[in-house]
Amino acid sequence: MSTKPYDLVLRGGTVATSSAVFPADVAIEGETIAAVGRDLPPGANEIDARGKLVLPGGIDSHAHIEQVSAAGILNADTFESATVSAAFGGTTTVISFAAQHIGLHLDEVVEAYHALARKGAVIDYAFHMIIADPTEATLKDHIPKLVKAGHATIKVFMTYDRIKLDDMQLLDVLHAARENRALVCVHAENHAMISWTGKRLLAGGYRAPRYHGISHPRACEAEAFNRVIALAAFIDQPIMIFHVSSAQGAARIRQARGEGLKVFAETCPQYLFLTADDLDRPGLEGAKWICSPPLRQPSDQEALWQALALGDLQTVSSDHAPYRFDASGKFLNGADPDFKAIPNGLPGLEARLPLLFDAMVSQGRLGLEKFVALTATEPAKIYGLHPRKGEIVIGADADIAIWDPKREVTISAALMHDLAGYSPYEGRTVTGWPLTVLSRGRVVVDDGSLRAAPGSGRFLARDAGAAAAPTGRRGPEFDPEQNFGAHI
Ligand code: DUC
Ligand code: ZN
Ligand code: ZN
Repeated sequence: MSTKPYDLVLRGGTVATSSAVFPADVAIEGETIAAVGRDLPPGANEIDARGKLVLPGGIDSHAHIEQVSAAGILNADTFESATVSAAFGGTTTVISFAAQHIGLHLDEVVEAYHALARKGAVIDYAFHMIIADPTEATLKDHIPKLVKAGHATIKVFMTYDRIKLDDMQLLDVLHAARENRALVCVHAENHAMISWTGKRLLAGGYRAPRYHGISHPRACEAEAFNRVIALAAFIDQPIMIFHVSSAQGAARIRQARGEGLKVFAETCPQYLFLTADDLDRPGLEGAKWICSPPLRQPSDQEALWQALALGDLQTVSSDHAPYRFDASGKFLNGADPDFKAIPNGLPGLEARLPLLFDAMVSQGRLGLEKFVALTATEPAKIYGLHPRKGEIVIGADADIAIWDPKREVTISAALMHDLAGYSPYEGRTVTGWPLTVLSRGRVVVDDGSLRAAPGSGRFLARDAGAAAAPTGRRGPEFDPEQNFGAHI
């Protein structure tokens, strides 16, 4: 009796998941994983994975791609260039943004981003919906419809003039999210502290990129975290706090989680591997490292590593937002801008996993399982993609990165596939690199060559899942038994 061979077998590697590391072959049938085990029968095609690590493809749950930014501008990448760059770095799923600006209809906004991604993406993708204009139509018509269509996450900003929400608006969005079972992601910084400090710095003639960091005091992170945590606890709506940058911010998250609140949080490689000294360079060079929240101190890096170890922070995303070091990007507002006139953001989709692998696996900080957890499994769980993504298990999409744990690579802009034209990590040597990357069983990247066509990535409709489920503990003011019968 002859049985049909598997379509593809990854032979003889070491498989790593968020809970175990073990030698096994992985067999793929069509788009999914069909078997994981020792000495699997032959495949029609085979990839020799001996001496290599077979990991779930990374999930980057925070990347700005072809998106109109808070400042109203586009960054350097398209869906094609950004997702190609992601794939070369071992990432197989990206969650980017569909950004509403004031006056725009959210449903039309989402459709426009769908069209861009459909055309360019080479890996699978989903969108967080940025809400900048929480009108009745947005809250009552568009959010319910779009959450049902698989957009189970909303992003809001507490700063940036054009898109920030005030506390009333935040409450409206948190409430709409609770009613429709969506997770709310937050860029949490105190807007007034940033504006006030920035104005004083500029009035004093402090214009250089290094003052960008000073204009975003660490207290503005802690204050905004406190406030949004309080608002979310009042509504009983789970939240995800994006890009935690400071020890004080991490402490607020720990406290909230200790109180039993559903507060999730991420950090990004730039806050683990770069510091405020990177901004302090001659002339305008430091503009390359301007991002918000800003780069901080080595003591903050340590606090963030500790928060990752303790589980206070569950994911590490890139916050990819590439602006070229020219008049199309960082110098869009002229050749001699003050720090407030320089677009915020760094490229990072491609370097995210190699930087983390080097620190966590090659140098031994937290280890391989935790690397997989932070970069693939946890984001899959929190954002409604698990177990289809972020896991090596029978039935999951065959999104797999085969890593050479010994390969030494020096990061440089020339090596990267995004369109930023520079790398904030230029000259760093890392050990460990993804060689072959599969998306739904297709080889997308193979030893330095791209094998996938633009438009071959697919939209991932998501339910919010357990992360977005309320705790059931709302403020007593909501309870008709305790509020004289009112229905709020
Ligand atoms: N800050 C943001 O809020 N978004 C994109 C990048 C950045 O620096
Ligand atoms: Zn942000
Ligand atoms: Zn961002």
